[in-house]
Amino acid sequence: MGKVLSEQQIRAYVEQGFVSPIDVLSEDEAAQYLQRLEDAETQYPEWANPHKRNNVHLSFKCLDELAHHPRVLDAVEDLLGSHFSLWGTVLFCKDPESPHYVSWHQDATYMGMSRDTFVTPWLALTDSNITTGCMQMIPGSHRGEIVKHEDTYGEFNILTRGQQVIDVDETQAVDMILKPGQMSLHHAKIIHGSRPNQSTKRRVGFAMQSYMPPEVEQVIGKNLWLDVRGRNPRKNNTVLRRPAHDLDPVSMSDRALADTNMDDILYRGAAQKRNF
Ligand SMILES: O=C(O)CCC(=O)C(=O)O
Repeated sequence: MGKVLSEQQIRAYVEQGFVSPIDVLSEDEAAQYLQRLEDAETQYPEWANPHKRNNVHLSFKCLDELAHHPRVLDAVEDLLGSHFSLWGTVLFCKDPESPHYVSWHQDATYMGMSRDTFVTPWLALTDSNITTGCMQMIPGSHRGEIVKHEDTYGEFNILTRGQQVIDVDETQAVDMILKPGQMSLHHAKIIHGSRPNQSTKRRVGFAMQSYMPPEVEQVIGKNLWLDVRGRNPRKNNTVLRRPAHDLDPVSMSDRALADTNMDDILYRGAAQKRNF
Protein backbone atom coordinates (compact mmCIF):
# COMPACT_ATOMS: atom_id res chain seq x y z
CA MET A 1 0.00 0.00 0.00
CA GLY A 2 1.32 3.44 -0.90
CA LYS A 3 0.36 6.73 0.77
CA VAL A 4 -2.72 7.08 -1.44
CA LEU A 5 -2.68 4.28 -4.01
CA SER A 6 -3.26 0.62 -3.22
CA GLU A 7 -0.87 -2.08 -4.51
CA GLN A 8 -3.51 -2.93 -7.08
CA GLN A 9 -3.70 0.68 -8.31
CA ILE A 10 0.10 0.93 -8.52
CA ARG A 11 0.15 -2.32 -10.51
CA ALA A 12 -2.62 -1.00 -12.78
CA TYR A 13 -0.52 2.10 -13.51
CA VAL A 14 2.54 0.01 -14.33
CA GLU A 15 0.61 -2.40 -16.55
CA GLN A 16 -2.02 -0.15 -18.12
CA GLY A 17 -0.27 3.23 -18.04
CA PHE A 18 -2.99 5.01 -16.04
CA VAL A 19 -4.99 4.79 -12.84
CA SER A 20 -8.37 6.40 -12.18
CA PRO A 21 -10.42 7.66 -10.41
CA ILE A 22 -8.53 8.91 -7.33
CA ASP A 23 -10.36 11.08 -4.79
CA VAL A 24 -8.54 14.36 -4.09
CA LEU A 25 -11.19 16.92 -3.09
CA SER A 26 -14.75 16.65 -1.88
CA GLU A 27 -17.35 17.90 -4.39
CA ASP A 28 -17.82 21.01 -2.21
CA GLU A 29 -14.10 21.74 -2.20
CA ALA A 30 -13.94 21.22 -5.97
CA ALA A 31 -16.84 23.68 -6.40
CA GLN A 32 -14.95 26.24 -4.27
CA TYR A 33 -11.77 25.82 -6.36
CA LEU A 34 -13.82 26.12 -9.56
CA GLN A 35 -15.40 29.32 -8.25
CA ARG A 36 -11.97 30.79 -7.40
CA LEU A 37 -10.66 29.85 -10.84
CA GLU A 38 -13.71 31.30 -12.63
CA ASP A 39 -13.44 34.51 -10.57
CA ALA A 40 -9.79 34.76 -11.66
CA GLU A 41 -10.77 34.13 -15.31
CA THR A 42 -13.42 36.86 -15.11
CA GLN A 43 -11.28 39.39 -13.25
CA TYR A 44 -7.98 38.82 -15.07
CA PRO A 45 -8.88 37.23 -18.42
CA GLU A 46 -5.48 38.07 -19.87
CA TRP A 47 -3.82 35.59 -17.47
CA ALA A 48 -6.18 32.61 -17.79
CA ASN A 49 -7.93 31.94 -21.08
CA PRO A 50 -7.82 29.30 -23.84
CA HIS A 51 -4.78 31.04 -25.38
CA LYS A 52 -3.06 31.59 -22.03
CA ARG A 53 -3.68 28.23 -20.43
CA ASN A 54 -0.13 27.12 -19.55
CA ASN A 55 1.37 27.55 -16.09
CA VAL A 56 -1.64 29.38 -14.67
CA HIS A 57 -0.52 27.97 -11.29
CA LEU A 58 2.25 30.59 -11.32
CA SER A 59 -0.38 33.35 -11.48
CA PHE A 60 -3.17 32.23 -9.16
CA LYS A 61 -3.08 30.73 -5.68
CA CYS A 62 -6.00 28.37 -6.29
CA LEU A 63 -4.07 26.37 -8.90
CA ASP A 64 -0.80 26.65 -6.96
CA GLU A 65 -2.58 25.04 -4.00
CA LEU A 66 -3.86 22.21 -6.21
CA ALA A 67 -0.42 21.58 -7.69
CA HIS A 68 0.88 21.21 -4.11
CA HIS A 69 -2.13 19.36 -2.72
CA PRO A 70 -0.88 16.56 -0.41
CA ARG A 71 -3.25 13.99 -1.99
CA VAL A 72 -1.88 14.79 -5.44
CA LEU A 73 1.75 14.71 -4.29
CA ASP A 74 1.30 11.57 -2.18
CA ALA A 75 -0.26 9.71 -5.11
CA VAL A 76 2.60 10.84 -7.37
CA GLU A 77 5.10 9.73 -4.72
CA ASP A 78 3.51 6.26 -4.78
CA LEU A 79 4.48 6.05 -8.46
CA LEU A 80 7.76 7.99 -8.66
CA GLY A 81 9.36 7.79 -5.21
CA SER A 82 10.01 10.69 -2.88
CA HIS A 83 12.00 13.08 -5.12
CA PHE A 84 10.25 14.95 -7.92
CA SER A 85 9.61 18.39 -9.41
CA LEU A 86 6.78 19.88 -11.45
CA TRP A 87 7.54 20.88 -15.04
CA GLY A 88 4.35 22.83 -15.88
CA THR A 89 0.57 22.80 -15.94
CA VAL A 90 -2.16 23.15 -18.56
CA LEU A 91 -5.79 24.14 -18.01
CA PHE A 92 -7.86 22.06 -20.41
CA CYS A 93 -11.32 23.65 -20.58
CA LYS A 94 -14.07 22.79 -23.03
CA ASP A 95 -17.06 25.11 -23.31
CA PRO A 96 -20.60 23.70 -23.40
CA GLU A 97 -21.55 22.24 -26.78
CA SER A 98 -18.17 23.12 -28.29
CA PRO A 99 -16.45 21.16 -31.06
CA HIS A 100 -13.02 21.18 -29.40
CA TYR A 101 -11.28 17.85 -28.98
CA VAL A 102 -7.86 16.33 -28.29
CA SER A 103 -6.48 13.90 -30.87
CA TRP A 104 -4.77 10.63 -29.90
CA HIS A 105 -1.26 11.45 -28.76
CA GLN A 106 1.59 10.64 -26.36
CA ASP A 107 2.61 13.54 -24.10
CA ALA A 108 6.34 12.75 -24.20
CA THR A 109 6.50 13.27 -28.00
CA TYR A 110 7.33 16.98 -28.01
CA MET A 111 8.18 17.70 -24.38
CA GLY A 112 11.96 17.52 -24.85
CA MET A 113 12.69 15.38 -21.80
CA SER A 114 15.68 13.06 -21.45
CA ARG A 115 13.50 10.18 -20.20
CA ASP A 116 9.85 9.30 -20.21
CA THR A 117 9.37 8.19 -16.62
CA PHE A 118 6.94 10.90 -15.65
CA VAL A 119 3.35 11.15 -14.57
CA THR A 120 0.50 13.61 -15.18
CA PRO A 121 -2.36 14.02 -12.71
CA TRP A 122 -5.48 15.40 -14.43
CA LEU A 123 -7.82 16.84 -11.82
CA ALA A 124 -11.48 17.39 -12.70
CA LEU A 125 -13.13 20.56 -11.35
CA THR A 126 -16.39 19.70 -13.14
CA ASP A 127 -17.92 16.43 -14.26
CA SER A 128 -15.73 14.78 -16.85
CA ASN A 129 -17.65 12.00 -18.58
CA ILE A 130 -18.64 10.69 -22.00
CA THR A 131 -21.02 13.61 -22.65
CA THR A 132 -18.68 16.38 -21.49
CA GLY A 133 -15.69 14.89 -23.40
CA CYS A 134 -13.57 13.06 -20.83
CA MET A 135 -10.09 11.76 -21.57
CA GLN A 136 -9.80 8.28 -23.06
CA MET A 137 -6.73 6.05 -22.73
CA ILE A 138 -5.47 3.09 -24.72
CA PRO A 139 -4.37 0.59 -22.04
CA GLY A 140 -0.78 -0.69 -22.28
CA SER A 141 0.17 1.74 -25.07
CA HIS A 142 2.84 3.30 -22.79
CA ARG A 143 4.93 0.12 -23.00
CA GLY A 144 6.09 0.67 -26.58
CA GLU A 145 8.14 3.50 -28.03
CA ILE A 146 6.94 6.94 -29.06
CA VAL A 147 5.04 6.26 -32.29
CA LYS A 148 4.79 8.49 -35.35
CA HIS A 149 2.59 11.57 -34.89
CA GLU A 150 1.18 13.61 -37.76
CA ASP A 151 0.84 17.37 -37.15
CA THR A 152 -2.68 18.19 -38.42
CA TYR A 153 -3.24 21.69 -36.94
CA GLY A 154 -6.95 20.76 -36.96
CA GLU A 155 -9.12 23.84 -36.35
CA PHE A 156 -10.88 22.44 -33.29
CA ASN A 157 -7.99 20.33 -32.04
CA ILE A 158 -6.73 21.94 -28.82
CA LEU A 159 -3.29 20.33 -28.92
CA THR A 160 -0.54 22.74 -29.98
CA ARG A 161 0.17 21.09 -33.35
CA GLY A 162 -2.98 19.01 -33.52
CA GLN A 163 -0.55 16.12 -33.39
CA GLN A 164 -2.16 12.76 -33.94
CA VAL A 165 -1.25 9.10 -33.76
CA ILE A 166 -2.70 7.26 -36.75
CA ASP A 167 -4.09 3.72 -36.53
CA VAL A 168 -5.37 3.71 -32.98
CA ASP A 169 -7.69 0.85 -32.14
CA GLU A 170 -10.42 2.98 -30.57
CA THR A 171 -12.38 -0.09 -29.50
CA GLN A 172 -9.74 -0.50 -26.75
CA ALA A 173 -10.25 3.02 -25.34
CA VAL A 174 -11.10 3.38 -21.65
CA ASP A 175 -13.06 6.46 -20.50
CA MET A 176 -11.63 8.42 -17.56
CA ILE A 177 -14.95 9.24 -15.92
CA LEU A 178 -14.33 11.69 -13.08
CA LYS A 179 -16.54 13.55 -10.65
CA PRO A 180 -15.51 17.06 -9.60
CA GLY A 181 -12.56 16.63 -7.20
CA GLN A 182 -11.32 13.32 -8.65
CA MET A 183 -8.19 12.83 -10.73
CA SER A 184 -6.64 10.36 -13.10
CA LEU A 185 -2.88 9.72 -13.33
CA HIS A 186 -1.30 8.92 -16.68
CA HIS A 187 2.10 7.90 -18.01
CA ALA A 188 4.19 10.07 -20.37
CA LYS A 189 3.82 7.56 -23.22
CA ILE A 190 0.19 6.48 -22.88
CA ILE A 191 -1.84 7.13 -26.05
CA HIS A 192 -4.81 9.25 -25.05
CA GLY A 193 -7.25 11.86 -26.36
CA SER A 194 -10.72 13.28 -25.79
CA ARG A 195 -13.88 14.05 -27.76
CA PRO A 196 -15.96 17.26 -27.91
CA ASN A 197 -18.16 18.44 -25.08
CA GLN A 198 -21.74 17.70 -26.13
CA SER A 199 -23.26 18.77 -22.83
CA THR A 200 -24.68 22.12 -21.75
CA LYS A 201 -22.04 22.40 -19.00
CA ARG A 202 -18.41 23.44 -19.06
CA ARG A 203 -15.71 20.77 -18.66
CA VAL A 204 -12.70 21.97 -16.66
CA GLY A 205 -9.59 19.85 -16.10
CA PHE A 206 -6.28 20.87 -14.57
CA ALA A 207 -3.38 18.83 -15.97
CA MET A 208 -0.24 18.96 -13.84
CA GLN A 209 2.10 18.14 -16.67
CA SER A 210 4.12 16.63 -15.36
CA TYR A 211 5.78 15.55 -12.11
CA MET A 212 9.25 14.18 -12.87
CA PRO A 213 12.06 12.61 -10.84
CA PRO A 214 15.46 14.37 -10.92
CA GLU A 215 16.92 12.00 -13.51
CA VAL A 216 14.49 13.46 -16.07
CA GLU A 217 16.00 16.62 -17.54
CA GLN A 218 14.95 19.07 -20.19
CA VAL A 219 17.24 18.66 -23.22
CA ILE A 220 15.80 21.10 -25.78
CA GLY A 221 15.02 24.19 -23.73
CA LYS A 222 15.84 25.57 -20.30
CA ASN A 223 15.54 23.53 -17.11
CA LEU A 224 12.88 25.50 -15.21
CA TRP A 225 11.33 23.49 -12.42
CA LEU A 226 9.08 23.95 -9.43
CA ASP A 227 10.57 21.98 -6.56
CA VAL A 228 7.74 20.13 -4.91
CA ARG A 229 9.15 17.19 -3.02
CA GLY A 230 12.56 15.84 -1.90
CA ARG A 231 15.85 16.84 -3.53
CA ASN A 232 16.02 17.43 -7.25
CA PRO A 233 19.52 18.38 -8.40
CA ARG A 234 19.71 19.03 -12.15
CA LYS A 235 22.36 20.64 -14.28
CA ASN A 236 21.64 24.32 -15.01
CA ASN A 237 18.48 24.14 -12.96
CA THR A 238 16.37 27.24 -12.31
CA VAL A 239 13.86 26.87 -9.51
CA LEU A 240 10.54 28.57 -10.23
CA ARG A 241 8.93 30.57 -7.41
CA ARG A 242 5.38 30.07 -6.13
CA PRO A 243 2.89 32.94 -5.98
CA ALA A 244 2.50 34.38 -2.46
CA HIS A 245 -0.79 35.89 -3.70
CA ASP A 246 -2.68 36.17 -6.98
CA LEU A 247 -0.61 37.89 -9.69
CA ASP A 248 2.47 38.01 -7.46
CA PRO A 249 5.05 39.83 -9.65
CA VAL A 250 7.78 37.38 -8.56
CA SER A 251 5.99 34.24 -9.80
CA MET A 252 4.50 36.16 -12.76
CA SER A 253 8.00 36.92 -14.05
CA ASP A 254 8.83 33.22 -13.66
CA ARG A 255 5.64 32.36 -15.55
CA ALA A 256 6.73 34.56 -18.43
CA LEU A 257 9.98 32.57 -18.62
CA ALA A 258 8.24 29.21 -18.27
CA ASP A 259 5.55 30.03 -20.88
CA THR A 260 8.13 31.15 -23.44
CA ASN A 261 10.27 28.11 -22.73
CA MET A 262 7.30 25.76 -23.10
CA ASP A 263 6.28 27.40 -26.40
CA ASP A 264 9.82 27.17 -27.78
CA ILE A 265 10.00 23.48 -26.87
CA LEU A 266 6.54 22.38 -28.00
CA TYR A 267 6.74 24.23 -31.34
CA ARG A 268 10.35 23.40 -32.11
CA GLY A 269 10.56 22.52 -35.83
CA ALA A 270 6.78 22.90 -36.27
CA ALA A 271 5.38 24.07 -39.61
CA GLN A 272 2.97 26.45 -37.82
CA LYS A 273 2.87 28.18 -34.48
CA ARG A 274 -0.60 28.58 -32.97
CA ASN A 275 -1.53 30.96 -30.16
CA PHE A 276 -1.88 28.41 -27.36
O1 LIG B 1 -8.11 17.50 -21.29
C1 LIG B 1 -8.10 16.75 -22.25
O2 LIG B 1 -9.11 16.44 -22.86
C2 LIG B 1 -6.79 16.15 -22.72
C3 LIG B 1 -5.67 16.42 -21.78
C4 LIG B 1 -4.38 15.77 -22.13
O3 LIG B 1 -4.15 15.36 -23.23
C5 LIG B 1 -3.37 15.64 -21.08
O4 LIG B 1 -3.59 16.07 -19.95
O5 LIG B 1 -2.28 15.07 -21.37
